Amino acid sequence: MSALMKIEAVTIFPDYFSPLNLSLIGKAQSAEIIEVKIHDLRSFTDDNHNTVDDTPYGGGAGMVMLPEIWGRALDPLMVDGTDLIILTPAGKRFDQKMAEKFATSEHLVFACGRYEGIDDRVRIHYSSPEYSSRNIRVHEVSIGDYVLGGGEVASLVIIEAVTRLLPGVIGNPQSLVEESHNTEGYLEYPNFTKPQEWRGITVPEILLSGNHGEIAKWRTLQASERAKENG
Ligand code: JET
Repeated sequence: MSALMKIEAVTIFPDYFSPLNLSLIGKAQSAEIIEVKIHDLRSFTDDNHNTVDDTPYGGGAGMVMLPEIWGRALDPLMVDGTDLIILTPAGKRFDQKMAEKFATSEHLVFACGRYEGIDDRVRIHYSSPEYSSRNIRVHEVSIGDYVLGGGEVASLVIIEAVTRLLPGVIGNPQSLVEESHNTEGYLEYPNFTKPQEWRGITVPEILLSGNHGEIAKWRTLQASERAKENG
C-alpha cells in the first residue's frame, strides 16, 4: 500500500505551477495519489516592498535570495521524512533513477530560487544532523546544463517524471515495467501506426510480419543504434 505523496513548492511565481492541474498530474490529484500545495515566498516577507533578495557579500552581479525569508517559508514544511529539493544548474543531474528514488518519498518540497540563487546557508542549515536524524534530506538537483530564470520549470519536470511512476497514475502499468527493463534509463525503439504508407514512407516490413520474436530483436537493435547516435 503506498500512501498519499505530498508535493509542495516555494516560489515567488505560484502561477508557474498551474499546469499541475492538467492531464496526468491533475488526475493524480483528483485520485488523491498526490496532494500539491504551492507557497508564495513573498507571503513570508514583513517589509512594505515584500523584499526577497539583497546584494551579494563579496560583490558581483545580481541579487541573492534572503535566508531569513526562506527559513520562515521552509521551517513549517520540514516534517520528518521530507526530501527538500533545491533546483540549481550546479546540482546533481536529474535522471530516471533519481525519479524512481523520489517516487518512494512521502513528502517532496521544491525550493525554487531566482536571481543569482538562494543564500547557501539555507542548504547548509537543512543539511545539519538535527534534520538528517529526522530523515530530512536535502538534494541539490539540476535538470540539465543550461541556466533557467528560476527553479519553477525544473520543478515541473521533476514532478511530472515522479508522479507518472506512482501506482495508479498510468493506465497501463506494463509500459512502466518495460521502461524499468531499460536500466540506462529510457532506451526506445521507433514507433509506427496507421497508415502503412505516409508521404511515401513505409512502415518497416518486419513490424507487419506477426513474428514477435523477430520484432523484439529488431526493436532492441534499433534502440541500441539510436542510443549510439544520440550518445
Ligand atoms: C536549472 C536547474 O536554472 C536552473 O535552476 C534555477 C535557478 C536559476 C537561477 C538561480 C538558481 O539558484 C539556485 C540556488 O541554489 C542554491 O540558489 C536556480 C538549470 N538546470 N537545472
